Amino acid sequence: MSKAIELLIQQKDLPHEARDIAQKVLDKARISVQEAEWLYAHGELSYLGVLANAIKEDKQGDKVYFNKNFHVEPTNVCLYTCTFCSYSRMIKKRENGWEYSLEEIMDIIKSYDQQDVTEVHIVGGVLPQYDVTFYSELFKAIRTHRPDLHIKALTPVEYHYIFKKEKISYEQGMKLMVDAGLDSMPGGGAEIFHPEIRDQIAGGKCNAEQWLNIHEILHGLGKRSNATMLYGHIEDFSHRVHHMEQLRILQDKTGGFQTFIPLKFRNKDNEMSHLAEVGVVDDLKNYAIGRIFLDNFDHVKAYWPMIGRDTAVMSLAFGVDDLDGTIDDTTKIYSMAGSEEQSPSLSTEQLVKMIRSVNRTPIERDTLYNVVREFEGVVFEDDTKYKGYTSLPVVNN
Ligand code: V47
Ligand code: SF4
Repeated sequence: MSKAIELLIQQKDLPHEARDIAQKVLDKARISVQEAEWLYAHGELSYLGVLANAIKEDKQGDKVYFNKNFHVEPTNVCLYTCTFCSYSRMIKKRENGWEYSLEEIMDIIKSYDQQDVTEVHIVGGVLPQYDVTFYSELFKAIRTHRPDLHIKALTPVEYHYIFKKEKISYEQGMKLMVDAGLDSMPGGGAEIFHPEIRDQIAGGKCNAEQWLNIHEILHGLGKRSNATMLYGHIEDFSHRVHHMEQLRILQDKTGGFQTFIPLKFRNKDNEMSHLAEVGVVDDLKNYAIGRIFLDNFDHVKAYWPMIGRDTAVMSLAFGVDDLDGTIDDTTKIYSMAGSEEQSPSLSTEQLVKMIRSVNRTPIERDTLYNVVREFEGVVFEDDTKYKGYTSLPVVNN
């Protein structure tokens, strides 16, 4: 599979566990839970990078995908109390929150009418007025207004709540949602599946079994979904591996997951603000181990607003083949003003330059990874105007 892995295996001082795992990757064999735990505990960053990058190249070549979408959050208030989430605080001081009506949400959708976005990602807090009827009507209204827009909406957290309230089964509920226009489901709400951790952080919302079950039902209806993992808080490495194992098992069964999205815990404005955030080395190791362990996932995605742009670019050498975050060609002004990680969006040009800076090939995709646009030979007019993300000249020494 990779010359780099063959060279790695020949290193004399490589621990035997590292050699065995590298050999498995070379043979395209699956690594075990114990081996994944070993990688977290002992895997060197450069070693993990070689393995993860070889797998990524084998699956996707040098392609790096991105998708032009926009997010709609019907509300930022939530009746659950996840300790990592700033939304759960809002219910106590509702005056700072919003609770959009269907018409208000449609106004947001319509504000993107002139933009070449392919997907709307709908996710927010859980509140009683957002029920089966509300979401069915919303999906139908979006479908009617803009039939080509892919609706990627809600998570098992919302679906579990609304179906229970409606006293219908998950099967009945998901069928209703798909009939109303739901195209796919984002990966949120997964957090950490292991009850030792989930019970402490996830505020009474759907458990792991229910989360997995709703994805399985959606896959059974011929639709795709994503899977996230919230890492870097109170979990240990065994919880991360357990989480990924549940995903790998379900993916063997359905093949319905498209991409794995590790989400780094950020500690601002939530009940776990006292916890330090993990550093960039942990982020990169985590991407790499996810890529190595989840041999049945086609894609690993970095959500750049959570890790920053620089880490996102580096992640492309650690198994990541997909970048996500707001891409808005109307808000270049933020980067031009010199703002860095807090910029709310990147332009297509910036993203393409980020991907090219590490000699990867940018591909704009739709939600289902069909190619929307390739950039071969595309030179942006103002190519020199933005700082960062141009390749450095090669120095031979
Ligand atoms: O489930 C909440 C996470 C998720 C914090 O499927 C936090 O394409 C870090 O799932 N620090 C929602 N993470 C976002 C999500 C997502 C994002 C981008 C793309 C896709 C996709 C899905 O955000 C939640 C939770 O795990 N989250 N609070 C926090 N403080
Ligand atoms: Fe936040 Fe979602 Fe938990 Fe609600 S269910 S508190 S929105 S993470």
